[in-house]
Amino acid sequence: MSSASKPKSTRNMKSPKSESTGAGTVPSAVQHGGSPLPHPHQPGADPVVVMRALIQRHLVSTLARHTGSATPRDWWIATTLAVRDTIHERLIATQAVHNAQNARRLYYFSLEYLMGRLFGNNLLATGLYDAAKGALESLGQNFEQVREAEVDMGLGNGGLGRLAACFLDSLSTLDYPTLGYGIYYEFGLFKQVFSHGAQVEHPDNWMVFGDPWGIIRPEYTQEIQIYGRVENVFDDRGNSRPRWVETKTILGVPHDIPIAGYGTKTVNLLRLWSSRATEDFDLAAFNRGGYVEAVREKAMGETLSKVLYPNDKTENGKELRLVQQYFFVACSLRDLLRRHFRSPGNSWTNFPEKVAVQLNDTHPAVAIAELMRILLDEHAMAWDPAWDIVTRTFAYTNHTLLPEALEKWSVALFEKVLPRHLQIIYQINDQLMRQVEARWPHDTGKKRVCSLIEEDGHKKVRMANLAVVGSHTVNGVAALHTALLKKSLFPEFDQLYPGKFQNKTNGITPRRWLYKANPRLSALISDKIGHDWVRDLDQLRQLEKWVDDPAFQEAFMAVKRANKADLAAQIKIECGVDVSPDALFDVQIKRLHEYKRQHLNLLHILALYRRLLQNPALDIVPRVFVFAAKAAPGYELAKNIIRAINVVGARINGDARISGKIKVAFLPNYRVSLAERIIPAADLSEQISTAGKEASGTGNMKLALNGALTIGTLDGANVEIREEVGEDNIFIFGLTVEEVEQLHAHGYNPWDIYHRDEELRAVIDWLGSDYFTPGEHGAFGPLHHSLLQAGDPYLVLADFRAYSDCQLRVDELYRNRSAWARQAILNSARCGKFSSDRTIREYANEIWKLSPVPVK
Ligand code: 26Q
Repeated sequence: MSSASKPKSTRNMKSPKSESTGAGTVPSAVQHGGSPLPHPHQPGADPVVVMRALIQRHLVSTLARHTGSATPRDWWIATTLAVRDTIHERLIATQAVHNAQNARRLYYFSLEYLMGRLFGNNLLATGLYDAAKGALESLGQNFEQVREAEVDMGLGNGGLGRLAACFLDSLSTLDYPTLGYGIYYEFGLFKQVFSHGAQVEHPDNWMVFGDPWGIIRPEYTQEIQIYGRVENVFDDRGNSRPRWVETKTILGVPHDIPIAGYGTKTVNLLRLWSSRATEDFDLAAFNRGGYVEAVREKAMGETLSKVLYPNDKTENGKELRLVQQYFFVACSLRDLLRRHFRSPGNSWTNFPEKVAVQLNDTHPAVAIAELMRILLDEHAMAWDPAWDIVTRTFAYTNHTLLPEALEKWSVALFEKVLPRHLQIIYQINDQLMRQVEARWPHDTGKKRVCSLIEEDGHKKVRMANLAVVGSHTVNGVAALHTALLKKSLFPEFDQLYPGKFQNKTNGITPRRWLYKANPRLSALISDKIGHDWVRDLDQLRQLEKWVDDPAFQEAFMAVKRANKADLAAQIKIECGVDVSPDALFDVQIKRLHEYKRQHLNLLHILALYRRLLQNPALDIVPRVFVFAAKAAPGYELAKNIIRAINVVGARINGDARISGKIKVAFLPNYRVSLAERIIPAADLSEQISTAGKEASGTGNMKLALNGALTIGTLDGANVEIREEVGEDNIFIFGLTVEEVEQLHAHGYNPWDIYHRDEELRAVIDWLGSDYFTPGEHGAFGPLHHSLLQAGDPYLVLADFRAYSDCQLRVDELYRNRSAWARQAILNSARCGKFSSDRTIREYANEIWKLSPVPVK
């Protein structure tokens, strides 16, 4: 060991470790014979030298690795543990301040958190990035390679899960006392590979090598009940009291992930539950049904938190999913109550003043019934005061209008899993029906639509209606979406509860989506306007001063080109496709869904290809069509579209006749870390959902912030992006929500358009033939069928010509480098509104009534 690798002085340094930190999944470092650990923020110390010592110590003492044989993963874990030391210190300080002030807190309830990698962000948040990089490099390690060793924490499907992760970043950065609750899924969203162009899923065993961020907290294990039946017993005053009996017991063990704010000392917690079976649970089953039954029940207790459901639209009727939701909600509420009541002055009276719970969609909405049950059955509270507490505690965010995506559980299943909760839901419904009767006397129609129970056919519990009546505030996630929520989905509730519905337009964290993901653009921006934009994204407006400055335009385009060269290299590795960084990079990255219309994009690619084949001299701007998307494993049509894009893409990429003018690259396994590579390299952002279907979108914001121009419909947050960047700096096309409604009302027939539009007809027929899958007829039958026979429910044919014409305008603008640069810069400069810091301040001020609590 060279003398430089030793910290200059460790003698006067305070240990950053605290005994209450708890044991990590990867064991925490132990103290070495009384020698205190060095501290990278110690005044006068060289942070690189101190970091190096910390990393080496963790490598040896925690991981038992020899420096010579350590792999990048070992270095990643050791460095993570070194940064974690500082984060844990701040965590303890933060919790102490919050507890001392008995601060009002936000509890965010979400079944999904799409965190991605935490290493880079936490290094930036703690100011230890350069120190860690320098330390690793001085140890002969490649910093990039070490970062790449971190597996994404992919505990979410898409937008909703990533929104939760961005919100946590903003909540800590803005010093709001917060606790995020969720599930510590052993398997996150599946890994996607392609086999002959088709999606194949593999399990995402993300924690096999340990999770150095997770701190297991066995001391806060919760015990919850499920299944069983309800018995009526009579108390000493002759009142009937329901008792939930013969339940099964499941244990929830919390794992805490620290969430460090940027440029502040606040570190909040993300508390994720993993399930365990209990011993007596095991025994009881053993006594009832014998050995096999016992083992099966034990397996159930341990299966609960195994896997994230890979659907981003409701998968109806899956018992395990309902059990997961309840497990999560019951553990979280108990933990939250424990925390509330441990402060001496606290009681039920001040509960709603200290606790705000945000429900991320209806997935945790059973919390409303669970808190009622706790108040009624465990605390013997009367209905009215209990309902008052509940409705002052919860708020609900709606993320979809699609009727098929609204969560509904069959009453029979609900009764089996949560019999007491079903009774409570019926009781809530009785009260609701009385309100509806008072407001609209003798109107059965109004009762039918408002009811928590859907009565036609098979009876179902409507979770969205439960969430609306049990919450003080309901919010949509973009202005258009909120307007439609009030007008189309819940008009009766909007009249019944005036003011309950609010808009909170989504946002994204600038720390991850610009500062970390796009270091080149960040450096260029900071060079011009300083560094404050990282915490105050509106500052980007200052860039407008240089929009017409040729030198700045060139610098901006040079950054984009360098990012594209990086992505081109990645595309070569992952897809085996050669693409030029001088081509226009046209990007559509998001879950695969019919309503998102990746097939509209595909039809346009086919049209371009056909034009080139018919006229090889056709002068078009060379383009690379970049896709990344996962389809729900059971969603056949979505998988068919993936295969179609891959197969058509392969044919185009290998066709020498078109001289490489268009290329198609479908990058496998879309995930947060891949998004971070693609977004900085995008020229054009495809946001082409059928108007009225995409609640908000957040990828649209990330791409615009990084200087991509949007081609999109007037849907979700695209409407607000247009307002911000200006209508001259965005490519809007297609039917509006009103026009979509009109078209459906007057009877839409895709065949009319098919017969009218020769080019469109040709490409659809082409796709329907076996041209792209020689010998395999009907390979794209599901897609072809949906566009024509099934009536084209998402109006792909209706919007095709407008889209295709709009793409001609894109082509034209890209030929004028300066004009394109100008618009791209304006997109970056005018996206300040879409910082999740703005969104979180709005939630805090208008829904949670929450104040920042700075940590000194
Ligand atoms: C529910 C029950 C059973 C199984 C799965 C589900 C389930 C899981 C995830 C239903 C929906 C989701 C995710 C929805 C989602 O991501 N919605 C997106 O939320 C974003 C953030 O607000 C918006 O920007 C997108 O427009 C919206 O589609």
